[in-house]
Amino acid sequence: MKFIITCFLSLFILLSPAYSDLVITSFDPTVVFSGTGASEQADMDAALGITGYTIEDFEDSTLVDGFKFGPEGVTPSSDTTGLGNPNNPFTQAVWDGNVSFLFDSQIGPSVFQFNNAASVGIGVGDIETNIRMFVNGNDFGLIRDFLNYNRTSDNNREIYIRVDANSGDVINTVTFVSDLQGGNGGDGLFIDHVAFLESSVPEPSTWLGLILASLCFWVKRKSLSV
Ligand SMILES: [Ca+2]
Ligand SMILES: [Ca+2]
Ligand SMILES: [Ca+2]
Ligand SMILES: [Ca+2]
Repeated sequence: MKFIITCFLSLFILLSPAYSDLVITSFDPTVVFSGTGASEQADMDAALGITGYTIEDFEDSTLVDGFKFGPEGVTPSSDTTGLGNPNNPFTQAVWDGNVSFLFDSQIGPSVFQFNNAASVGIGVGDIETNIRMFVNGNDFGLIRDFLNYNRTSDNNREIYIRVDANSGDVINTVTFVSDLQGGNGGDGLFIDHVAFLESSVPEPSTWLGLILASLCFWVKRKSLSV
């Protein structure tokens, strides 16, 4: 019995998400963004470390496979019609193409959903209030306090945020929560150039878990057979 408990405890520890494996790197738009031309965009992607990533540019209402968006509590959607500000699309705070997507943080926490991504990036603009960012439910604090946040003018690009899952961890949700939520105001946020790279290999912890489970099973069987 003690052996089984030890096995289960080891499995639980191995499969628990490791908070410290999520690393945020953020960029000042005035440093990385120079325009929406092809070569300017290639240079920007290289500077952001997202070359080769799948990109959602929000130029239409359909989201690319592997990325969904929506208010918390509602099943995230792969189509932005009816989500965010009804006046979408907007030409402000553009990180690519001609338009960006505006959502109002007053509608509730907004969830960016990915499918076991190893790394994700989000171009953000026009944060006037305190917007807090969570990754896989872990609180990373106010976006305005992130390194390289730069509010040059109203309704403009302010920060590009990249989150990397290290040590085989994966990213499934990035959530923006307004401190004003439930209060009298909300804050419209522009997002654009959402980038992600899906994890191609099972997490090391998953492999370790499987190996440990097999080992526990094998030892248990062996001890029963004698
Ligand atoms: Ca765009
Ligand atoms: Ca699209
Ligand atoms: Ca504004
Ligand atoms: Ca705003």
